[in-house]
Amino acid sequence: MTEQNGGPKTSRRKFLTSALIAGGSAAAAPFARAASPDPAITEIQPWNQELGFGVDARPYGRPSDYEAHVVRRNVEWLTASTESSVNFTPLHELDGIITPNGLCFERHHGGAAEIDPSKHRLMIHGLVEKPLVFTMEELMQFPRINRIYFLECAANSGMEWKGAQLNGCQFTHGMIHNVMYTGIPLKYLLEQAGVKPNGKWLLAEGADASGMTRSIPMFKALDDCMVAFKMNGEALRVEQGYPLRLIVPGWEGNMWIKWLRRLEVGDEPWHHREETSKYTDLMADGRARRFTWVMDAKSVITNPSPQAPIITGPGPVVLTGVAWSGHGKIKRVDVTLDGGKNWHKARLSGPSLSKSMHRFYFEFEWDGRPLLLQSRAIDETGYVQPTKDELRKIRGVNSIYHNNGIQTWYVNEQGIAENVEIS
Ligand SMILES: Nc1nc2c(c(=O)[nH]1)N[C@H]1C(S)=C(S)[C@@H](COP(=O)(O)O)O[C@H]1N2
Ligand SMILES: [Mo]
Repeated sequence: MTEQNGGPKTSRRKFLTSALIAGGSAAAAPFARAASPDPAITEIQPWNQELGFGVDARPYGRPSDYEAHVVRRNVEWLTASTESSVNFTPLHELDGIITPNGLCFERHHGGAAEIDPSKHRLMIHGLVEKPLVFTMEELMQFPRINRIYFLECAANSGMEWKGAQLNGCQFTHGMIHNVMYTGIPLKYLLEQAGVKPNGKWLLAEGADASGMTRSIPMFKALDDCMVAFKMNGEALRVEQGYPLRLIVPGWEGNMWIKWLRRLEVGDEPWHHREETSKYTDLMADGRARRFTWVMDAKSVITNPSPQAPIITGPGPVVLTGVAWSGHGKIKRVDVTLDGGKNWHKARLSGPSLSKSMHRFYFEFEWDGRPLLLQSRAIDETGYVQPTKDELRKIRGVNSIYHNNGIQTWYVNEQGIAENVEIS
């Protein structure tokens, strides 16, 4: 019933909005069911008769075995090796705004490095008064802050440029996670090293096999960047850059260097392969967009969606999803059930924080007729999430990166959802 591997679909259907009959009304009836004989009530269950496991059984806890399907997944045909690859956050299984550590998508260029923190150092050098090297213990002596931010890979939804491809929000939108970081404002460290007046750029380098580097303009480094060592309260996961990673709020994930070991101050950007070829957007006319750092406002409905069909039939449905913007807070999210003929204001619930995921809900009474579901995010700058066709008019279809177009799910009479595009 649900597709778990995100395999390529050769012909995703295109839908004409005019051909669709509206399938729902916006007022959800309170849920109620008449009592009837139910073995879950009338029979004594095993867990009610036997002792449970003791407090020493799971020193580091894990989810219930019944949640074993809630995992990151990769798409095998997407990349040649799993060391230089990506897996995807199961967005359709999550709620609220925080991504649990074990479910944060991973993107590595040379595998996940397992670093002994006692042998890890952070060096700051280049155009500074005083080059510095820190041990992890020394970093713990700096004042620290807590911030919740999303990280989205610039390639998120990249497979969708040419048309609806992958069947599930895990695969179309799962190159994102939203985490509370504990760390040191980068400006504290740079102030201690003393950036020279001509120090306008920062090169950040990772200690993994890919030795990944990215140039970051100094204004951003001194604004809200952090050097983080904790995520959601515990040490960074190995996959997320243990013991140290750079946090670049609102900007593309590629710049968030993991296993951070070196920061070099310079007077111009370094022309690294990653920046000059891979992480630029090729436009319709063959020209490239460079320095497209900020992730524009975007949203997706996570339920219902292809991996999360409506299984309860006609009746109350809780539609939910997430929205985010690299420019600040999300001001409003609209949803439509009929492919854009009627838009409804969704209900935001949970903390509304700048450059963090926002959770939205829209409860409706489903009459069992087909639906064309879409969400549209509006951020605090007034920017409105564009349709995919609006994006293609400007950017063509040769891009991989920065696709923040509106996603459409078609839901049929059985409640099965499919990735489609409408025109
Ligand atoms: N050192 C290092 N940092 C890295 C990478 C890498 O391969 N090596 N991948 C980058 C890319 S492209 C992204 S999208 C994010 C992914 O972060 P995550 O693995 O926590 O999801 O890390 C970035 N930082
Ligand atoms: Mo990325």
